[in-house]
Amino acid sequence: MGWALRKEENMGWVLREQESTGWVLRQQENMGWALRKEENMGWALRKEENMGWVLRQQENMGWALRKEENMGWVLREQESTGWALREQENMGWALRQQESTGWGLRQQQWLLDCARMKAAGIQKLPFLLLQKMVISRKVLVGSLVCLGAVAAVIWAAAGSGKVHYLPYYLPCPEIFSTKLQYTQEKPIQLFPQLFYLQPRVLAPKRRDVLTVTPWLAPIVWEGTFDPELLDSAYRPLNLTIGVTAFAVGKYTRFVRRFLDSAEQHFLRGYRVNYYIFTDSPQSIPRPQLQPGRSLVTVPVQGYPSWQEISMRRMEAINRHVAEESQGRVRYLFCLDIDMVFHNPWGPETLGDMVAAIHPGYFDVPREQFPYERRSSSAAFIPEGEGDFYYGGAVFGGLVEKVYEFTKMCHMTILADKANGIMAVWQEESHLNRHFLSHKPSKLLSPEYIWDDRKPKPPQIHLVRFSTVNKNYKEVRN
Ligand code: UD2
Repeated sequence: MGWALRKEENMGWVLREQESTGWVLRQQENMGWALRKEENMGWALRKEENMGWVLRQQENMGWALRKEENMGWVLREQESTGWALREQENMGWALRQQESTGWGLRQQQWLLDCARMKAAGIQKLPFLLLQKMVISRKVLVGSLVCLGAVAAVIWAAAGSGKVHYLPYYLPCPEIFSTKLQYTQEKPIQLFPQLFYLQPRVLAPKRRDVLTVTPWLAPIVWEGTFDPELLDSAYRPLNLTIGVTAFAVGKYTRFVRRFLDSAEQHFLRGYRVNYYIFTDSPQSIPRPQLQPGRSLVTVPVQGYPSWQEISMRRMEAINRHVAEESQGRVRYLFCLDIDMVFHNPWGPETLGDMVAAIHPGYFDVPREQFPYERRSSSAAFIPEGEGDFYYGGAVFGGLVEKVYEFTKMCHMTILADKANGIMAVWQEESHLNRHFLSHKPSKLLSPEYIWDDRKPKPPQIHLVRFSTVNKNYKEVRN
């Protein structure tokens, strides 16, 4: 059978000899050989009391098979001799040639005796002499050459039976020659267990809506993702997500509801930095935030018209990313302030560049999209073109992508300004023009940008974020 990496009851994965083999890394006292990673220790092949053998890398020492005080045997690289599995003084393990079975690693019986003598308090000098006679340096150097071949043969010989193989094999010289680039390894779990429903290729969860664009960007709808699975992927990344929202003039009144609801639903359990852009920092409320979340007010000037305030957001966000938020947050969402979170908004929304499908136009032909139709505008989209109509109230992505995006939109807005044009839906028109030629990598369904004034169609299973009903004339005045 040879060597096999297999799972033992109550022991996890172990490397052990199968019956009828010859050279052995033997099973110790009903424990077997075990390959495992030690916290703060790197890899080592060593014997642990009550634990069997483990493979580890010694700091500043390379690989060697040797006995460490209170540590058992380790495999290390010898400075002068290159790689070797060799016998160390006063040790028991050696790589040597057996008459009948070729090269191998075994424990010398006389060393077992030595250990016993030692335990009995008897001098071990005779055994040291015996050790020097038994194994020559030449043999040890030769053993290095044979190690790879022996490992391959043993591996090939390890065949049938109830043996579960990992996708790599040990002992294998290549892995011993791999130098780790860092020293502070964390313990790894080879196969972390996660329990979730099997994805069914022929039984998609949503048949009533489009869940992927023609350019293969996912469209996020309730039922298309597993929140727990996503959390298990994103939480370990320890991300900080930024949120920008503008509260200029009378829009400061929307800040409290926005923040309170965000604390309840927006990326709960993640680190979040809220950046509230305002012309009146003193009127921004400071609600109690969850640990790891912060609120920063960013002073901006007010503009006489609401259209200018809305459009200038691209410029202000772009500048803020360059000066402040870049480096502090990984992802950035840019949201309208006159909106409220009603249901969880989680890591399913994270993506390189994320756009949201406007709730007013998800079920109409593109001819009816309120794109800018004047060819003199930089936001112009001709009839017969367009994918979706995206809302200006929600966009986001990796902070560097948001930087590029806001820069482009600000430039096209300025180009229009220079020509005395304002696009029909201000920055939203420029956003739509941009996303036509720079396709977003992820789309949020209208669940993420709903308008409560609209009747809820059956496709909208839940509303996550929606507009506050407001008196436009009053708040914009
Ligand atoms: C739509 C878009 C909005 C924007 C706007 C452009 C949706 C759901 N909303 O909303 O994103 O593209 O059209 O015309 O797609 N603001 C102030 N003070 C003001 C005016 C605006 O702070 O005096 C900020 C505030 O954050 C507000 C945002 O600008 O949420 C957009 O303004 P709006 O909500 O009045 O625009 P609206 O509802 O027409």
